[in-house]
Amino acid sequence: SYQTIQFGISDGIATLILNRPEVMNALNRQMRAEITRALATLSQDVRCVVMTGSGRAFCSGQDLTDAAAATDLETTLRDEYEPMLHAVMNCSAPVIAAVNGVAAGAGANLALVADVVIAAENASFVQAFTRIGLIPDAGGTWMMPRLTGLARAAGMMLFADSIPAQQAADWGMIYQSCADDDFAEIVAARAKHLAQGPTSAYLAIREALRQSFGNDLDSQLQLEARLQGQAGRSHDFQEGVAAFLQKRKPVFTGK
Ligand code: T3D
Repeated sequence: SYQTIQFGISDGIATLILNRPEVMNALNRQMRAEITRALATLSQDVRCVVMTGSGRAFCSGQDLTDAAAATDLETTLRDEYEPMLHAVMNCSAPVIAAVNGVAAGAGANLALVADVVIAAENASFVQAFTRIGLIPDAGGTWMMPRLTGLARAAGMMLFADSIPAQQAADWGMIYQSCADDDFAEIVAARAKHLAQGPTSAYLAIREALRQSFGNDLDSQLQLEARLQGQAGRSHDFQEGVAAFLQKRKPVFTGK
């Protein structure tokens, strides 16, 4: 029931493939809607999402031939980009952006709102916006200075330099860069790890990290106490401790 993405679920892992390879998986209106629809209401058995691109790119950002590019950008961002970004940011399972090739413009920033970004060595990140007279959007001006610091964020935005995956990892923009030949295997292993993990703890980590940017230390200590209180009442915590004491691997259910 999707035209611009492929979406499938297997072994608790949902795989969302941006699928317009002839335009480097550029985001048009329909693709934004389909990403939003696929991620906004996941079934409970999904415990990890992998978002990746088909062909040689991850995503080239806004489709520059799409009508939206010519109309009011403010409205497009509010009505179409924001829901898509929220669907990723607030997804009911942790999201891995598996960046297989170039991630440009909003395509780069779509990856950066995932919980974890893993990129193949041949991938690159480019805040392409100033090349066409725009400013970075899709959360880029919020995420980038937090990930890399102001100097690098400003440089990448002003010059629209293409940053190779390894440099992005060295700069703290993404978690991991890996050899192209190992990429699929590493992504699959990471996804399996998360899909078999304590899902509600992962979601609480997401919340704590996100709120940390607006909190002072005391507020953050209070938030940690509240979230840890929840985690401490979870089945997975009981199982984790029991497995430790019995010297076996825990079997987490995500609850
Ligand atoms: O609402 C709003 O509009 C505001 C929102 C803005 C958000 C944004 O994302 S603005 C930024 C938009 N994106 C860009 O400016 C990037 C444009 N693309 C590129 O700079 C390059 O294509 C890449 C760096 C991504 C890849 O370069 P390369 O040399 O590997 O490939 P290519 O030959 O340039 O692209 C291959 C094809 O994909 C080509 O079509 P063709 O010639 O084979 O028929 C190219 O036109 C097409 N393509 C690539 N990116 C886009 C695109 N078509 C439409 N929209 C694109 N963004």
